[in-house]
Amino acid sequence: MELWVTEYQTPSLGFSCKVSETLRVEDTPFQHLSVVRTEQFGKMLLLDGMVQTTELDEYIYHEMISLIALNSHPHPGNVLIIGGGDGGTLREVVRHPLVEKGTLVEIDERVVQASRDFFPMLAASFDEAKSELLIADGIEYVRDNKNSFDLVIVDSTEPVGPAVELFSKGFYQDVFEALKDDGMLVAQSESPFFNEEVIKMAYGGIKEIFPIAKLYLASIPTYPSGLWSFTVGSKNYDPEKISFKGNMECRYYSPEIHQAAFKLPAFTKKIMEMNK
Ligand code: AG3
Repeated sequence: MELWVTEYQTPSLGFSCKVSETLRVEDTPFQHLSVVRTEQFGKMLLLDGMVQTTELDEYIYHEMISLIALNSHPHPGNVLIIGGGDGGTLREVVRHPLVEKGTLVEIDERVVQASRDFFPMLAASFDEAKSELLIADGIEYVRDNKNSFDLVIVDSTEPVGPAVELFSKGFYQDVFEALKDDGMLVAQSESPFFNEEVIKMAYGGIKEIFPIAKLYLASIPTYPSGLWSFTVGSKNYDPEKISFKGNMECRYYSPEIHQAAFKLPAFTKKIMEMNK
């Protein structure tokens, strides 16, 4: 029997992968979680039926959500990650030479467990000396820690279920206050092709609170439309300007990509202008 997994990227578009093995299916207290082995992308983690990461293309998202800010902030010593329970973003954060500590706050312990069980290349980061893993509500954690972080990364799911509030202006204001005077925020902000409303919410909200707000893009084959956006809010440093001159081995990120990622297609610029 052939088995396929499908994410319905829109009500009328499905992204399907042939499955060779079903590794985990469970309802956690927060969401539906599954891990399957696909022929095309290797192991795949899905939450509420939406692809979160795959063995084959995870590096694109994880490098790009982390390294743009890490390399444009001159001293990103203390980094907080909200969500990102698979550990991939934490891996990129703690391998950065300027980072002293990476704290990851994930609400759903079962995501961390699934990653430990099936994605050791991501979950190994939990055991690094610079890492701290907390199973807690990131929204409350941000509220309770003022003026503490150089960089906050929001590695959330889509704005449904537990992640809805992570796209709200109130949350961005709390992040602003959790950051030091020259801190930065990066949030994944979905596909400019399919999720215009999310970009308006994320970019629009961040722009109202941070003096500098910029959107950048990366090509991620397993996410809706393959074109994905991230929004940076910065109190002081321009995220387009590279300040880190050291060398890190990467598979997608490079200084050229750092610059190119901020060059936006006209239709994406238009979405942002609708916020003015
Ligand atoms: N978090 C963002 C995933 C969003 C994907 N959306 C979708 N498939 N519709 C990824 C977590 C990786 N650490």
